[in-house]
Amino acid sequence: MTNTTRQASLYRYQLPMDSGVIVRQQRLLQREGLIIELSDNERMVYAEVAPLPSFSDETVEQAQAQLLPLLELWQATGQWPQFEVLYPSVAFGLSMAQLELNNELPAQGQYLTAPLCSGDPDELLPVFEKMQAANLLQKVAKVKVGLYEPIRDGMLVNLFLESIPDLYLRLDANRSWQLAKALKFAQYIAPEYRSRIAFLEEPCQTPEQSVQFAQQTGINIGWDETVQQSVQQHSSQAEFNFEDLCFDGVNTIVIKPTLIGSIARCIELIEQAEKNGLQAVISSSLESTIGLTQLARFAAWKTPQQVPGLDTLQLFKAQLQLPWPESTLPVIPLLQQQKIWSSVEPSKDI
Ligand code: OSB
Ligand code: MG
Repeated sequence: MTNTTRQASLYRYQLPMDSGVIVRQQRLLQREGLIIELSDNERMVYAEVAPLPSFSDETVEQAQAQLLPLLELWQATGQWPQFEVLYPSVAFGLSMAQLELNNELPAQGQYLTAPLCSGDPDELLPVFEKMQAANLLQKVAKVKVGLYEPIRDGMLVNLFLESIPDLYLRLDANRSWQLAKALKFAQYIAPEYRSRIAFLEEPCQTPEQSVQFAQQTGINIGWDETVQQSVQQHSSQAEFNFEDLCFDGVNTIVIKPTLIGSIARCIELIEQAEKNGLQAVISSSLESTIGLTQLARFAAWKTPQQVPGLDTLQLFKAQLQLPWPESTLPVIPLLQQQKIWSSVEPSKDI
């Protein structure tokens, strides 16, 4: 330990997004985030801290302010903070860096992810081809619903399920419907197709309505926003009761580590889901390829039976440092991004 030399740096990145990317009604022209670079005698590792605007409560500035003293602490002493009291994005990034330094995150990743479809019927064929090529455990795609009229969503979902007889769909309404509207959507889904909706994430504005929806329609639902909320509300109080998420008709929890917190916290959730008969799906919060690759490795390690929800690189115009398998997007080196802090004295140009 006495001979260990530790170095730490922090980068702030900006990556251009596809012009059509909208996150909660807001156009996201570029993704901003932080990359931690740590090295000890053994290895150099990276990790990502990238709060997602309008999903994370913290901003990238707040994350940066919390992170810097913790990097200094680690550099000086090798000590890690208590992750539970940090912003979720900071807890995720630091715990991931620790995992990497300890060589505890297996290298192999699950890069076959559930293709994210915009909900355009013209995408049907390309998606089908993607699925065939991907050779997934389960042929599964994800479609956003709730942005248009329920009848339009319903017909589209029917069309997908009708045309591809072994396709399973994950749907995500992001809490946009009142119960009545959600039920209207379900009306258009032929009963024999309902079991091929793997799950519908957060159909209604409240969890209670969503549970009613599942029980009245026989369509399984999944929690995403509700998981994040439950974890956050309980992080400072008594432990959170996983059973509060368990109801008939709920078969999935979605775990977005950047919004949830430390890797240990995520693993705990995965284990509790398993114990309660729910599936856990690892999903992205629009991380760069550095964070996204770690999520793919985390998914292969801890949820090997599930197809992760990581098809978000298509929303970017560039990758960061680490190329994602088969992506043709340009790869921007981390060194071209702004280095905002380093524990190492920079060499002086005279
Ligand atoms: O609504 O689940 C969402 C990404 C960023 C913010 C919110 C969401 C998403 C995704 C990721 O949908 C992809 C996936 O979960 O398959
Ligand atoms: Mg979701």
